[in-house]
Amino acid sequence: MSQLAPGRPDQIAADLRAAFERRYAAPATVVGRAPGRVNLIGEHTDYNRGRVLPLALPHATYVAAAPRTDGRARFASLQDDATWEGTLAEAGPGGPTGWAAYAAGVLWALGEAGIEVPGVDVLVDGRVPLGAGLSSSAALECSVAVAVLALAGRDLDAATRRLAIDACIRAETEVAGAPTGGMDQTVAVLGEPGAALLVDFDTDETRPVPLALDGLTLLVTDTRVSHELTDGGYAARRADCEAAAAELGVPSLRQADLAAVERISDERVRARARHVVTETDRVLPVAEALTRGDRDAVAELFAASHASMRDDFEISCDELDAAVAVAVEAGAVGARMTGGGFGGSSVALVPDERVEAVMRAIDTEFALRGFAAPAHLVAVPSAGAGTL
Ligand code: GAF
Repeated sequence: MSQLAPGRPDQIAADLRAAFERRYAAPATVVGRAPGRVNLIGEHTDYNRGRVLPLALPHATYVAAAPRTDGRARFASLQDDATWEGTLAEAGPGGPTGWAAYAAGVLWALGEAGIEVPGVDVLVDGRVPLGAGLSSSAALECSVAVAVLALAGRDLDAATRRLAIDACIRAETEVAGAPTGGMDQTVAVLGEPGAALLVDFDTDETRPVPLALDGLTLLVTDTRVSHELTDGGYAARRADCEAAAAELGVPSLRQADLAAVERISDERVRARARHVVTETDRVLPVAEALTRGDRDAVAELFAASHASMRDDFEISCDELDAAVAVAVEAGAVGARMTGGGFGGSSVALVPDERVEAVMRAIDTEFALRGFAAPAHLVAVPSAGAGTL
């Protein structure tokens, strides 16, 4: 049974500073850190101006950075041999590709927002599992953002955090080309220990929701079915949602009601819209149930959410369905797939004493069905981005 530990931030930062100095022959000035996330409810609702309820993981991406004076930037990673080097102007759309688009793209987006740096060297250590639907991309963007903002002399006050979120969203959508909705960057910057973050994308209001997790563990299972948000499935879902809103004559599906959705002419578009409307309606009840520790309500709402993603939004897969079903059979209170879908992770609310049994049952089922061995991690609600 493999369980992924987040590592100790101070140790990771010290090791990264040493690696930075070996690579660039000069000390790092700052280490930025930003977490991955797991979403508890509200999937594919962010770009429909709906609600979401993610939390920041203890698993994070770290970047060591130092300023340069020649207008150039260099990016390297401990996880990937690919590097990127160029001028700040070259870091924008059409410039960096691969992982560097998410990292260097933030420099360009910060520049567009008026944050100028005279150049920078960056070394990345990503501790959020890649392709697991746990938002390693936003963790990378936001860790670069907080490091660069520190180099620019900016305190991470509320206005600067908002600026960082917006810049990271621009890097992801305009430089990396992933048409995502903003949930991941928002929680990577605004996450709080002990709480999930309720975000309303209609009003842009955010509110921490303290979780009553006494005796309960949030267990995340990475199915090892790797997902990519740039590969077309995500964009196709988004296009269906826009088609639904257009047919209904509303600016977004947030303004749609279920009775009208059921009259949409195309069966697929109707099902997509049904998921979005019912999923947004589940967010506040889940927030309330997790605040009061109401296990029955969580069980029912998680089950309805998973079924909606499997049947109406069609973003689940055999491995996710198995992880969810087996978790519940083995004693989880409730379980659902989480994140963008097409692979990635499930999240289960599990009584502490059943955690080992749930992990073992999922591992056994995956082995029996010839699936890749899954990886588990415990989602302790943690702090958003900052510097070390
Ligand atoms: C991905 C996207 F990046 C988010 O914006 C969100 O749409 C999520 O999938 C699905 O809820 O993580």
